[in-house]
Order: sequence, then structure tokens, then C-alpha cells
Amino acid sequence: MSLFTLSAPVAEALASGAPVVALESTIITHGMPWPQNLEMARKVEDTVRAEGAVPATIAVLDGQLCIGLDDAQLEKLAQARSVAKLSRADLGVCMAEGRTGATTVAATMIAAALAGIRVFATGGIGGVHQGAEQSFDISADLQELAQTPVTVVCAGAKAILDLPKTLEVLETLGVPVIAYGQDQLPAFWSREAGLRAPLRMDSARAIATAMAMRGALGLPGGQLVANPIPASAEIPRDVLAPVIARANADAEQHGIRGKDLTPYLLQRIFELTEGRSLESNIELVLNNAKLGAQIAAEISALPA
Ligand code: PSU
Ligand code: MN
Repeated sequence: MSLFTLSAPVAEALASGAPVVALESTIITHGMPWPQNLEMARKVEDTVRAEGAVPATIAVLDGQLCIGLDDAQLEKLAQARSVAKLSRADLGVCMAEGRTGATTVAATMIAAALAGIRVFATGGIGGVHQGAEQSFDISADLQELAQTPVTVVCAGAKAILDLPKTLEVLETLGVPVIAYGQDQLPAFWSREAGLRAPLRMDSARAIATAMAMRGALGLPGGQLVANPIPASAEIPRDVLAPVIARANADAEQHGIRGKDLTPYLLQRIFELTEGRSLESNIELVLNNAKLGAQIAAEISALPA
């Protein structure tokens, strides 16, 4: 049995050098409630297709690492309960035990790189949590960016994280953090984090070329592209700040930690904003899927 299964459209695109965009599944199972999660997953795939690329949503289904899901598989995953959340540490165990799990940014990067997919679009990455000096809670996503050669398009780090510490760790790990089209670091639901991004680029072609340069230099790892949420969908920082503070306080009070923390915070913010955070979340993921597809097209067009 082969290590992973490519869907027919993904296999075809990879064989012909056509652009492919990897998509994660934890955002479906742990990041959004049913049925908006399925709607989002379908729309993201459609957005990638509309830009002329092939979407490859990644998950482990009954032990098989699947790269590219069909609609029935997407729907089943979106409805499933108690699906495992798979990061680098969990992938092998889930596959060995024949179980089903959703891939985080880290695990999706690993699968994408295995299949030869160079670009991956998502919402937000994991990072350094607030209070990490006590909890040591730093997402494995950051280490993955340092070692796996995939360009990850996100909307910046979630404002539930400690953004200055997240940038410091990424700098230590040698990960390029590139704001797209602006100097400021975007902060997921808000266009600006109040922090300058380490790097800025203004075109998909330049981002594709930078990835190729990294490879040519023999540098391992990927790039993090932070694409600001469209202005029409943004929730301003001052509106969110008290909501995030409240969500973090609730998490602490209820002793939520480890893998459960990010899903808990997202759900709590969804409740506290009466669904507005989810609408923004969906819009920013679609926006990232579009840019991801454009970057994938530029990578396909680079001279071999
Ligand atoms: N951003 C979202 N929803 C999510 C996540 C990010 O809007 O569900 C997920 C991603 O899969 C990311 C993970 O890799 O949260 C990070 O989890 P942790 O902080 O436990 O590493
Ligand atoms: Mn964590």
C-alpha cells in the first residue's frame, strides 16, 4: 500500500505541472461549527478552481493519508464527531491505528511536501500563546515552517496569540514572514496588528520567486505569507481586544490547555461576537485561497 492517496484531479495536476493548492482539514473539524464548516470547505475549493488551480484538501481517513478529497469525503469529515487533531507528532500514530484525523498547518505542510505541492492556503497558523512563559504553549506549526518547504498563505497569526513573541520565534527559526501588499502585520480578523511585518512583498510572482531562491540557496523550510483580510470583512482590533481577553480568561478558568486551547478560543470568540468572527474567518480563508492559487500558478510558470 502506498504511503498516501492522491485524488484523481490532484494526481493529474501534479503529473502535468499544473498549479495545486493544499488545504488543511483541522479548520473544518476544529475551527468552525457545522454546517458552516462544510460550506466554507466547498467555497474554498471553488475559489482555488476559479483561479485555475486544483485544490487538495488533506486529511487522514481510516488510516490513509488522503491528498485531495471528493465531496462525499469532505461532507463526512465536516459532520464527523471527535476526529483527532493531527500535528507532526500525531500523524504516524493515526495512520498506524487506521483512524481518522484532521491535519493542522504542520501536518498539512508535511503531506503537501511529500506530494510535491508547494503552496498551502489556510486561515491562521498556530503560534506562541499568551502566557507561554508559564505554559510553554508554542505551536508545532512554527517549527514546521522552519523545516518543510511549503509557502503557507494565512491572514496573519490569530490575535488570540502573543503576536510579538510569535514573530520572535519565527525570526529565530529563520522563517520569512511576508506581509502581502502592506507594511503592517495583519492579525487574522483585523487588517493590522499594530506591528510592522518583518518583510513585505507585493506580487504573487515575487513570492514564488523568493520560494525558488530559498530552495536554490539550500535553505530548508517554507515561507509564511500574511495576507490581510478584505476591509469589508474585518473586525477592528479595538472591538476584538476585550473579546479575546475574555476568551483567554475563560480558557484559564476552565483549565483548557494543549491541543484543546485553540479550538476552545475560536468557539468562545464565535459565541462572544455572536457569529461575526466566523463570517470574517470564512472571508479571510477565501481571500487566502485566491492568493494561494495565484502563487501556485506563478510557481508552475517558473523556469525549471
Ligand atoms: N486557524 C483557524 N482555525 C483553526 C486553526 C487555525 O482559523 O482551526 C488550526 C490550524 O489547523 C492550526 C492549529 O494549525 O489550529 C493550531 O493549533 P495549535 O495551536 O494547537 O498548534
Ligand atoms: Mn499548543
